[in-house]
Amino acid sequence: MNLSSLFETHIAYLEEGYAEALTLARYDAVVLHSGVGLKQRTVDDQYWPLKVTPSFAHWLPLLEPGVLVVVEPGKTPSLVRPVSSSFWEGPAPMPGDHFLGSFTVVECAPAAMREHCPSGKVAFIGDDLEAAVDLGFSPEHCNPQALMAPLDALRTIKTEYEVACMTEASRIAARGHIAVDSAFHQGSHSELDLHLLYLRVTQQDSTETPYGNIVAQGANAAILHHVHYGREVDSNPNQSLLVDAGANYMGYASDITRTTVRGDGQAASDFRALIAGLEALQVELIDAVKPGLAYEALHDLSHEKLAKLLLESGLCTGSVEGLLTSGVTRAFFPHGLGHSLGLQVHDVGCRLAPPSDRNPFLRNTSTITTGQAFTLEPGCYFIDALLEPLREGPAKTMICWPILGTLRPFGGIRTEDNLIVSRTASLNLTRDNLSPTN
Ligand SMILES: [Mn+2]
Repeated sequence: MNLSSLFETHIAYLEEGYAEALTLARYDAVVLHSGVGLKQRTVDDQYWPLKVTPSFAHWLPLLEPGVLVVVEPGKTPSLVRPVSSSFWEGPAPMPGDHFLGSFTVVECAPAAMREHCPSGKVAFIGDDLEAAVDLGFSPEHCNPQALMAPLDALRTIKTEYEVACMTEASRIAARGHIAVDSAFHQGSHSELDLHLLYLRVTQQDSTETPYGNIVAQGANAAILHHVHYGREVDSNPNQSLLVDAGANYMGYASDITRTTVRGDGQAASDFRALIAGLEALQVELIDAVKPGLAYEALHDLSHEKLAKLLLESGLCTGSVEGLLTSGVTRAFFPHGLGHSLGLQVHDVGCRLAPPSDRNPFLRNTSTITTGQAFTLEPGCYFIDALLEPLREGPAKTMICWPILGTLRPFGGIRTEDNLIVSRTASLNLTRDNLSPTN
């Protein structure tokens, strides 16, 4: 993929956006620090892998600690790299060379980095506040909210370069999902085996994935963040699998979930029909995405559609209205419909206002805008902690408990795609790549 020309336009977007944000926040310049590997515990000498400061990663995909990007409107941005003399650590491999030409590159001794920070009123952005002190920054100029807010807003609109990176991140993840799906249907595996297969096929170490893979067989799919992978081979002929796993490309994330089931038993067949129903529901929601619509309205629409599906499947009885007002749909689908996506898997800038009380976990309350990237991930789970209490209240007669009992061993369903909003229709980064012929 030739990223060079796309990157030049991306940098031009950042230069313009940063100049406006700096003016708004009354700063002359900003120093972006790449970050540092944090110590895991105070009592030993193990460090977490470096997680690069997202605002730094907005400018380039370099994976090195202690590097600065200096942004001063009107000047070429500079990249200040400390020369390391460590014989314990090797440098991280360069993720490409498409970005270096856009910077004035300076290499210097760590002690000389301060000389490359501009004068005037300058902000520091980064997690390493010790480095900020060493560079001469006072705490009130570290990550100032007046600057962070417009810079976060800048990240909600993706440039063509970012769309290309996110598309590639989806392609890589799709390869892993296809391989795991195929292995699950052809043989018996433990959850750990399937997780490791995903990492091998996508060529990622577990520290490089944008988030911890969720690989859940059977009832474990009802644990929304199931990451304690079972070690036992699961040879149940009627079994479900939920995989929520992404990939990283040039710092950009994909976040994809698929649920599948094997076996011809009645319950497996019923669960398969429910997967198809949820998938159709998700596609309808994707078709409803359009600029100007509140994302939360889409979330509320997903509950209406889920109520219909629960009635059609025989899992519930009564009316759509009854299932909504009694909280039944929220017991089956407790999480938010989706979140913004980009340099972080739960990206910034789309939850500036809190959601309504009925949607406490919704991470996107923005008005849908051209250029936004977000996930759309409806679910339907059989979670005892949420459903059992309904046996005692007015919703008791709305749930068909024997059918729920036969489906409970399959845990639940989630279908998650990554979307970019364009003027005409949303661009689905996930579905085309998940076709086995791709
Ligand atoms: Mn997600």
